[in-house]
Amino acid sequence: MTLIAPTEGWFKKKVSKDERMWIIISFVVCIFLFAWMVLWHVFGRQNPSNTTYKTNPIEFAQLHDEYVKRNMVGMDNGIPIVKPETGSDVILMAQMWRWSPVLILKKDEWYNIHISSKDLVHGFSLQPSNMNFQVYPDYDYVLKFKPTVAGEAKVLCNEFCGIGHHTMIGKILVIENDADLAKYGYNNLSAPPARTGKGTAEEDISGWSEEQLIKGGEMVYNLKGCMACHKTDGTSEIGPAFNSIYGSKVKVKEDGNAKEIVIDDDYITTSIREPQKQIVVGFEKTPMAQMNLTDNEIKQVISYIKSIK
Ligand code: HEC
Ligand SMILES: [Cu+2]
Repeated sequence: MTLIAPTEGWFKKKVSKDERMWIIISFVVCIFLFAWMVLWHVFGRQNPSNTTYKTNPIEFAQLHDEYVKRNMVGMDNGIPIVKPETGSDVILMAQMWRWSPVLILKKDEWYNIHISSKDLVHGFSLQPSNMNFQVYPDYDYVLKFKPTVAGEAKVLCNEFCGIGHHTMIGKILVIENDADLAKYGYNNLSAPPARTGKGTAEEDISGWSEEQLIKGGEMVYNLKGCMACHKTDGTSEIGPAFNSIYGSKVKVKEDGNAKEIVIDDDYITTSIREPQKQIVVGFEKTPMAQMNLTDNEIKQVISYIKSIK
């Protein structure tokens, strides 16, 4: 040990002028930096809002489905498109491996984007602006968001989440006015189908126009997962394709007996309510699951199936 104890009474000795100057300068710098930290938080707009709600994947998925049902204006590769009102609460859900819905936002307007995950941890990475947030299941994180640049932004997942991770690309479109939509191929967006209501079991949808029913049905088809087994381009997947089937005849097996049935409202309803009752010949291997649709949803799906040519 070479440390020598300072002489008695050193603490009370007068500090030299130079030394005192340096102490004061460093103190002022410290205070300046500290104040800047606070000011930057307030005026720098660098920090995200700290509003977070408790949720869980099931609850958030329901919130998402309801939100999309009420606000959807179209579809982009099987992902619903929503054009939220300015200043409104918006839902953005991450799941393996997609971001839903596609958002169309107005430039220079505020939105409260609620972000959460339906399964595991994902990362919200907005490109090209390079904003990054983690997306946890169980937390509904509110991102107060005002886009200041018009254009198409991609939402990438920057948290590895399995084999489809690299395909998990969402879209946020920022427009100055509706005329911009055509540039992005979104020229025939419809009015939200269910502005009149949510299309829930209790609701009266008897006043809906055929167009609203079709839009609603397309949404049920996408959101309830029908699209996983039924295509609309004529190709058979696990289940028969849906296009041009309404009104045509289909061979089914009922109680082991083959028979021909015309595809109409009743047949579609039975196919959904009791999938095992009439099995389409050629599709006996993987039976359709019980889907539990409400009467309203079935009505909309029927209109949708009727409409696909
Ligand atoms: C897991 C795969 C799967 C899912 C998901 C699924 N289906 Fe099916 N579906 C089938 C199979 C397989 C058949 C043919 C066998 C049968 O008739 O049960 C079928 C048959 C049908 C038929 C009769 C079609 C025809 O050409 O005769 C209708 C209508 C139908 N499904 C509606 C739906 C709707 C609506 C949904 C979504 C709410 C849905 N399905 C989800 C597998 C599926
Ligand atoms: Cu992910």
